[in-house]
Amino acid sequence: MADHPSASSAASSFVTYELRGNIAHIGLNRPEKRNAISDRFVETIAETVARAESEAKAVVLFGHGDHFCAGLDLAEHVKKTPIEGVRGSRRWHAVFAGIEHGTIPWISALHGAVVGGGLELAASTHIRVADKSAFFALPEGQRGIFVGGGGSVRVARLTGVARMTDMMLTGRVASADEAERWNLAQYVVENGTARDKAHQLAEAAASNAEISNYAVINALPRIQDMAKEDGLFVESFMASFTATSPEAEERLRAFLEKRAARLKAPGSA
Ligand code: 1HE
Repeated sequence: MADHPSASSAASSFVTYELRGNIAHIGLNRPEKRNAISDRFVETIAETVARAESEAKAVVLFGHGDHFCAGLDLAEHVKKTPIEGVRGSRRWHAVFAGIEHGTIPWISALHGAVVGGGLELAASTHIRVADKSAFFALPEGQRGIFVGGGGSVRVARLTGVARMTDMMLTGRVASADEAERWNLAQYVVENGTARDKAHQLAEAAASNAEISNYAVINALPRIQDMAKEDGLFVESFMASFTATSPEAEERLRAFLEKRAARLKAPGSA
């Protein structure tokens, strides 16, 4: 299986990397294999996560070609030992955790196939924007395997376990609009515009206090795993920790001194 050559300023093959202001645009770049993720591809994603963490304030993740990502590279998995399979899955977990629980927000721009491991990757980003061409599926059952990139945790938490069970047992393919209703996508936009929308959202997120973004992407999901009283307790500490930073003081003063933009109701000028 031929590797796709390195493109633009990518750290290595499979992924393009471009810094637009303080937003990193990371493109899955193996379109001839529908961006199927091989072992080496996962390592390239890991390198790119580290690079974005060191120089960007937010990331837009997208796929080159007609699809976001066709999931696991099935060709590599025809023959693997059980321990190789476990190692591979645990590596996906570690790399995707670096996205989900890093220090900067990731917005995925989805089109075409968002399936199997591609959906697991999208589920590790913080906001998902789908264009109308996007379709979502978990065909692992049809391939005789199970999710291994964190889907049983992340996808099930987004959709609820009943929908994920349906997707896995029946091979049901969800449209972009269904995906939005199922909480797999937060925005549905016209074909070809997901990346622009994701960039806008990334700029909005990047303009927040970094410590607030850190709390949102690290504390919020952990609090969901806690008992109610524990969650409320941790929330108070996060609230106090963020609010007592010098940046919060400056931002609060900016609002009170009418130097900060006011919120606008949707649809108002
Ligand atoms: C692949 C892969 C892949 C395409 N691994 N090579 N994922 C799946 O079960 C989805 C499998 N893929 C598809 O259903 C279709 O390819 C698509 C709907 C995504 C796109 O269809 P299409 O008609 O545009 O492309 P194609 O002709 O099917 O594929 C083009 C090439 O990409 C072809 O290779 P070629 O050498 O014959 O040109 C395909 O073999 C190759 N290709 N998808 C390897 N996935 C951590 S656990 C996660 C578990 C999973 O992700 S399971 C779900 C796997």
